[in-house]
Amino acid sequence: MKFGPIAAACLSLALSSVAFAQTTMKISISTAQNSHQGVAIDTFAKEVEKRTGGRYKIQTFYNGSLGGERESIEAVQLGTQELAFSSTGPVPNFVPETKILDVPFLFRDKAHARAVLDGPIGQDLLTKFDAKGFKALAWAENGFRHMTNSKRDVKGPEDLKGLKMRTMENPVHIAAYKGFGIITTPMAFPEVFTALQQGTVDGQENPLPVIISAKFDQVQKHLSLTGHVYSPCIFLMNKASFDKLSAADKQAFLDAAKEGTKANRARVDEDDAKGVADLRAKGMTVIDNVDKARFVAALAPVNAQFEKEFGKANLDKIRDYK
Ligand code: EAX
Repeated sequence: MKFGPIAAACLSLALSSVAFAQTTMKISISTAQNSHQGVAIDTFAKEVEKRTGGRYKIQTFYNGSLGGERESIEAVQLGTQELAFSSTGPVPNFVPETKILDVPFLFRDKAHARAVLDGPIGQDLLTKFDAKGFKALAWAENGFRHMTNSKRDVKGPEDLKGLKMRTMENPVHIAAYKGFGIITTPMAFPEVFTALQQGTVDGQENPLPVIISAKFDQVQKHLSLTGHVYSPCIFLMNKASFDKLSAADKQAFLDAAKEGTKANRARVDEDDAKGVADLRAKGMTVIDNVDKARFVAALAPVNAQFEKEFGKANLDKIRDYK
C-alpha cells in the first residue's frame, strides 16, 4: 500500500510527536533571574534539554514566585514541584546532618568550601537526602555572608549588640547571631526587602551576589564584610521523579546540575570581585577591614556549644580538609 503525500505527512508528524514526547518539570529560586542562582538554574535547564534531546523541559521560576526556599523544598519533598535550587538556610529542617555546613567561620575561603563540598564529606552529605524523599543532585554556592544594616557601621562584634536582624530559618544561624547580641528575626527571603524598607528589622546578612541582585543597597546604608558564614546552595529533586528517569537521563540531570554549579560559582566570583565597588557607587558605606579574630572570639561560647553538638572531630575534619 502506498501513502499519499498528506497521509505520509500525518504519519511522520505522529511519529515525531511520539519521538519528542516532552516532560515538563519546574525549578525555582528565591532570588532574581539576573543573579548567581538564576545563572545556576538557567544553565541547568539548558543542559537538561540539550542532554536529553529535548525530552525534558525545565521551567524556571524566579524571585520566590512559587514560594520561599522552605516552601519550595517542601513542594519538592511532596512532589508537587520536581526541582528546587536553594541555599542551605532551611535545609536542616529537612536533613539535620547538613546543619554543620552553616557553622560560622568554618571555611577559610571559597576554594576550601568548594573542595569540601565536592570531596568525600560533601558527597556523603548529598546521600543523606535520599531517605527524606529527595535526590540531591549537586552542591552549588550562595557565598560568604556579610552583614548589612540601616543604623551604623559595624566594625567590631560590639557594634552588633542590639541590632534587630532578619535571619534565615536556620537554627545554627539563629544561635550564632544571638551569640553576637543580635536580636534575631527569622523570616523567609521574599519578605526581607519590605521588612528592611519598613524598618521591621534593622538589618540582614547575605552574600554580595544576593545583596546586589535583591537591591538591598536601596534600603540599607551600612555593609560590613564579615564573611561570618559560608552559605552553600543545593540542587534538589523529588526522589520519585528522579528514580523514574532512565539511567542515561539520571546521568544527564546530574551532569546538568554540575554545569549549573560551574556557572553559578563563576558568577559568585564575578560578583564578589566587583560587588564592593558597585555597592559603594550605589551609596553604601562598606567596612572592608573588619577584625575577623574579634568576631571569632565573640562566638567562643557558641562555638563550644557547636563542638558539643556536632563533635569537635567532625568540625576539624572540615576545617583541616586540604
Ligand atoms: O538563597 O534567605 C536567604 O537569605 C538566602 O541567602 C537567599 O534567599 C538566597
